[in-house]
Amino acid sequence: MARVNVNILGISELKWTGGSGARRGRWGAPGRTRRARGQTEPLCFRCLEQPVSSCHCVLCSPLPALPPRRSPAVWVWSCVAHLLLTWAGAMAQVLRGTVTDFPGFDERADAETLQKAMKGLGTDEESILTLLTSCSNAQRQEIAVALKLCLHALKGAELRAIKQVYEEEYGSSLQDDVVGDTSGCYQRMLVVLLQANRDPDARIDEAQVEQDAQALFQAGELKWGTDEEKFITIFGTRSVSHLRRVFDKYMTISGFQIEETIDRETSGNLEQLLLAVAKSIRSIPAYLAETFYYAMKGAGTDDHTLIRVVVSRSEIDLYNIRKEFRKNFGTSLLFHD
Ligand SMILES: [Ca+2]
Repeated sequence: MARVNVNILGISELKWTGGSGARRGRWGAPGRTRRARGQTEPLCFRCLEQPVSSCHCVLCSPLPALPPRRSPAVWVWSCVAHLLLTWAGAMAQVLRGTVTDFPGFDERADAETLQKAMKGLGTDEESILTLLTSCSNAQRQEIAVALKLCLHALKGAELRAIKQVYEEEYGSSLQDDVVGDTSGCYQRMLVVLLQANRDPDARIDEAQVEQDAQALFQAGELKWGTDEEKFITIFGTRSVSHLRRVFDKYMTISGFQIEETIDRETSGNLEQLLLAVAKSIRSIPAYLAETFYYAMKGAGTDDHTLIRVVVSRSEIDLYNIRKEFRKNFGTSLLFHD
C-alpha cells in the first residue's frame, strides 16, 4: 500500500538542470526526493497526485531563468521570491492538514518497524522517514507509546532470561537465593526489583506524579523516622519516565534532591540500593560513569566491577558512558588510571 509522501524540505533539493552556462541553465524541480514505495517520480508537494514534471502549480514550476542583459541581482531576487512562494505553498498544505490519519493504522506494527529500523549502530533512515511522514501527529504519539511498551517488554524478557539462566546454572532460584542472603527492607526492595513489576512507560499522569512526590515527602522528611515501604513501592514499581517527573516534582515541593533525602532518611544497604535506583532512573550512562569512577578511585582498582560494566555495556551504551564520564569527572575514561 503506497503511503503519502510529504517532503516539506524538498525545496532544499532543487538541483541544477540544463546547460553549463548560467544563462542557459535553470534551477529545476527537485531531482531526487524521498519517494513513496513503487513511485518512480516525485509527486507534487501540493496535490500529492501529479508527478512534478507534469504539474503546473507554483511549487513544481522551475525557477526563473536569468534574463539576458539584466543584473544577476534581479535573478537572485526572483529566485528568492519563488522560494518564498514555494515555502508558503508547502506551509499552507501543512496547515490544511494534508497529512491525515493513515487508514488501517496499526501503532504496534509501526512501532516494531521503527524499533527494527533503529536497532544496532546504523539507522534505516528511509523506513523511519517513510513511516513518520505518512502518520498524523496523533498517530505519532500513539507510536511513541507503543514503542515504549515494546522496549519495556524487552527489558522484562531480559530479566526473565537472567533468572532462567541462573536457575539452570546454579540449580536454585535467584529470588530464593537473594531472600536467603538478605533481610529487612533491603531484601524487600531487591525482591520488588527482581519481580520486574515496573509500570510500562505510558503517558504520564501528572496527578499521580504529584501524589507520589507528596507521599515521598511525607514518608521521609516530614516523618519522625522513615516509612521505607513507601520508598520501596514507588521506586520499585513506577515507570522510569514517571519517576523522573516525580523527582523533579519532589525538588519543587521539598527543596531537596531525592538523593539527599535518601541519604538522610535511610542507611546501609537499603540506602545504597535506593541511590543506585534513583541515579539509574535519572540516567543509566551517568550512573555507570560514576560506578567506573569509584571503581578506579584511590589506591587499587575494583577490577570485578570494571570488567562487569565494560563487558555488559560494550555493545549497548559504552560510548555514552564515556561521554558522561568526561562531562562529570573532567577526564577521559580511556586515559584514566
Ligand atoms: Ca524522617
